[in-house]
Amino acid sequence: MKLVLAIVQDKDSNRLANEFIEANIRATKLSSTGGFLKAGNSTFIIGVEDERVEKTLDLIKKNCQSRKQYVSTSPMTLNVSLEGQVSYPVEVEVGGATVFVLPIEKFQQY
Ligand code: 2BA
Ligand code: 2BA
Repeated sequence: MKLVLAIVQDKDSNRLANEFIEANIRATKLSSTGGFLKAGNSTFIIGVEDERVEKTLDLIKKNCQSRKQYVSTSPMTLNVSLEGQVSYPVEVEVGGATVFVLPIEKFQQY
């Protein structure tokens, strides 16, 4: 069994959750916050049998699209030595999903 951790954009999370139900893949959705944009995203925890990991990854890939977002940032953040702290928008490509697959030592439901 594997633990799939998938960080996805909020916009894709409902559709993905519904696809998991349809495919009979059990999942838990957490509300999370991206460290860089400090905006909300969703983290799925999915405990799944080894033989269904690929199906799980396929669904994530199919339902999560990358988008451009703008972040208001200051020169300090960008490591540029400019005077003052003027913020200006910088385009950032937010990926469809960031996924980790981990081994599960034990799976227990009480
Ligand atoms: P939920 O996904 O909201 O599921 C609540 C209960 O509904 C489940 O209880 C189960 O009895 C039933 N259920 C869920 N999916 C089903 C399906 N496809 N077909 C028929 N019945 C289904 P529990 O199994 O005790 O799970 C309680 C909560 O623990 C789940 O809430 C979910 O958040 C989490 N969870 C359970 N198994 C998981 C797994 N393999 N990976 C990640 N999270 C899991
Ligand atoms: P955020 O940390 O809010 O990052 C959003 C997007 O901003 C990232 O998209 C990336 O394109 C950009 N970005 C992040 N850190 C940056 C930096 N130091 N400099 C310049 N640009 C930066 P994604 O890479 O697709 O990541 C989307 C979200 O997935 C992230 O939201 C974070 O919540 C999570 N994530 C990505 N990589 C992770 C990792 N290695 N560990 C844990 N979470 C991760």
